[in-house]
Amino acid sequence: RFIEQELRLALAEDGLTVAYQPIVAGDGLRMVGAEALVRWKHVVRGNIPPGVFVPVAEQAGLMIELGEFVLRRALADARDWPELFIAINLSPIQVRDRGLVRTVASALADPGIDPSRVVLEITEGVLIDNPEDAKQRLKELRALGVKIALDDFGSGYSSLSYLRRLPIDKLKIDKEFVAPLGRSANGGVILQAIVALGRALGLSVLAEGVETEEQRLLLRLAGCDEMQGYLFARPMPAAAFREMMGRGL
Ligand code: G
Ligand code: G
Ligand code: MN
Ligand code: NA
Repeated sequence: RFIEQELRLALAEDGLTVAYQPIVAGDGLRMVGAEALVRWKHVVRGNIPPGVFVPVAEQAGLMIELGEFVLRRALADARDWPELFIAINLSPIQVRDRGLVRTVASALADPGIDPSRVVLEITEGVLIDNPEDAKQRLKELRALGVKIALDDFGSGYSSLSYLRRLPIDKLKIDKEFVAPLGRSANGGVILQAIVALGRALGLSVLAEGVETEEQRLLLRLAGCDEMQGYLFARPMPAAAFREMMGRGL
């Protein structure tokens, strides 16, 4: 397919970049980390969203290569903001790959990044094929000293039993549960229940998709550890992120 050919080319010829979105503390007042998000600006078609080309990479056997590009780029860039953690998304295909642990170790070693600053974001999709294999891989990653976050929690088919079965450190609550906050009297009940659940399991809890000041206040009251969303900042190129670091939120 056309898009597959073009993606191959983009991977080979430096056509992809990585953007960074700030992650802020539970009070919503200071930056504590950044999430790396891959970007593709096609010369003719303009920006192609990752929601479109990541699945293409997965189907075309390009995901390991794409994932390694993001890992190396993000960990190299993160050298410029040593006081923040860096969160990187992993496709289930990467988690299935036996070479992943070695790739991560090498991507950490090259720029000399402290593994405790690194959060690898996985989704429930890692459990579809071979849950035992996935669990093993996550344990090996944690043994490197990195943390594991379960992304998009509550969307799709997440089952609560995943929370006990997976070796994870952090929950990212899907924006679906943040959006209704403040819109109705009981708009926050599921969110509050997820925060309590995460707490009880000893997990750190992040709320995604924070867009309004009211949501920030309610999330702070709910006891979220971290927040992320357009209210604070949109994903931005590394240069803009460095500038923002100097300026503050
Ligand atoms: O950046 P944006 O909000 O448009 O991302 C859309 C989707 O693409 C999200 O689900 C996000 O997790 C995914 N995505 C963005 N960057 C990466 C990446 O580097 N690797 C993987 N596997 N998914 C990514
Ligand atoms: O990896 P994950 O599926 O969490 O990807 C995060 C996606 O959410 C990115 O594509 C990012 O651009 C998007 N995003 C980040 N903040 C907001 C927000 O406040 N509102 C909405 N609608 N999307 C957001
Ligand atoms: Mn993510
Ligand atoms: Na998400």
